[in-house]
Amino acid sequence: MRLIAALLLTLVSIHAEGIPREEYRARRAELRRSLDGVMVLIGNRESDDLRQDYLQETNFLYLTGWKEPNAVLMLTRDEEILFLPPRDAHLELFMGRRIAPDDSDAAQRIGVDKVLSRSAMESTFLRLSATSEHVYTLPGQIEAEKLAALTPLHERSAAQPLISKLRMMKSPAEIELLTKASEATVAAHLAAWKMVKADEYEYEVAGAMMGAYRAHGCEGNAYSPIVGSGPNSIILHYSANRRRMDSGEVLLMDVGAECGDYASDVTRTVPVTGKFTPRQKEIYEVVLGAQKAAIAAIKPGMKIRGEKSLQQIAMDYINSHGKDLHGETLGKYFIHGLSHHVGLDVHDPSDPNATLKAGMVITIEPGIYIPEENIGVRIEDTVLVTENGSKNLSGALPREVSEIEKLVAK
Ligand SMILES: [Mn+2]
Repeated sequence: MRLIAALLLTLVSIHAEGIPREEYRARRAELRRSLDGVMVLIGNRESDDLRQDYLQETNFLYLTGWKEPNAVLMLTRDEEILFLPPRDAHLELFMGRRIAPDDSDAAQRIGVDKVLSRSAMESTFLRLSATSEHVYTLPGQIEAEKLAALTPLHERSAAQPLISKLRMMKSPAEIELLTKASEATVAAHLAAWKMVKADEYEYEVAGAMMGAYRAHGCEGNAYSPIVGSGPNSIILHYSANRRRMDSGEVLLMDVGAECGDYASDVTRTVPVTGKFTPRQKEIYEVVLGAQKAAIAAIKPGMKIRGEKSLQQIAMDYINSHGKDLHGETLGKYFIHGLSHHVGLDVHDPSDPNATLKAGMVITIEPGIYIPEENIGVRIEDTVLVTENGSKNLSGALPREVSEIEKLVAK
C-alpha cells in the first residue's frame, strides 16, 4: 500500500512539475493535421561559450520536450521522425550518457513515433517530400535550407505561423508552470525590496532576486535581470546592473523567473530610500493608472495593438494625465509596446493580428521614461486571459505607492 501511495505521489508530482509527454505528442498531432508537406525543424547546437548553458530552440522544445543538442525533427501529416547524432563515446566522457539513435528504446523513451540517425536525414527528407509540394522551415535555419534545396521545385512555407498559433493558447499544464514562475517572481521582488538601500550595487539586488526564485523551485532567469537605478531606469534593456544606487532615485526592476522552462515577466519601480519624491510619485501614478485601465479592458476579442486596442487605452490614459517639465503630454515618453505573449519564451511568438482568447498569457507593461528628469517608471504584470476578463498571475505583488513605501527598507 505504502509503495503504491509513494508511486502515486511521484506521478502526481511529475504532472505538477512539467509538461506531460502525451501533451508534446498532442501538440505535434495538432500541428501535423495542419500540414500539407514536410516541416523541418532544427534543434540548437551546443554553444562553445562556457558562460551559456545549453538552450534548446523553443519551437523545437515546445513540440518535443527534447533538450539535447543537434537534433532535427521532420513532421508530415502521416509521420514524425526525430533525428539524433550517433553515439560519441569520447563526448559522453565529458557530457554524460545520451540517448542515441541505435538505442532500441530511443523512440519510446523520448515519446516520438520514430528516431533515426542524422545520417538518414537526406534520404528520409527526399522520401517524405516526394508525396507533397510544400516544405515548411523556420527563418535562419541553414540546415533546413540545405535540405529544402534538394527539392528546388517545392513551394517554401513558413513554419512559424502554424506553430505560433498553437503556442499562443496555453494548456492547463502550461498555465500551472506560468503561475508557478509568476509566484516565484513575486517572492523575488518582495525579497529585493527588503534590501534596497542607497550605496548598494544594482547587481546585489539582482543576485538576491535570482537566489529567491531558485529557492522557490524555479531553475533560473527567464531573461537577463534588468535592475536600473536613477539614470539607468530610463534605459529599456539595461542589464549591466553595475551602478551604485543613490538616495532620491527610483530603482526599476524588470526581473522574471523561469520555471519548468516557462517564463514570467514582472517589473516594479520603487524609491531607493523607501519614499518617492512628489514628482516621482506623480509619474508613477500615471503609469499605474494606465496599467489598471489596460488590465480592466482585457477580455476575449480584444486586441493588443491597433485601433481600440489595449495599447491605445494605455496611451490615451498617459496622454490625458500629467505633463512633462514643458507642459506637454506624456505619451511621447511611452516608447515601447504595452504587451507581448509569455510562454516558453519571455517574448513568446504570436500572430500580431490575433485577438485575445481565454488561455492566452500576456504582459501589461506601460512605462514612462523622461531622460531630462532621470525618471523611468515601468509597471509590468503577467496576466492570463480568462472567459470573462483576466487573472493577474503576478497580482500578489503590490503596486500602490503606499504599499511599496511600506515594504521598501528605509
Ligand atoms: Mn515584458
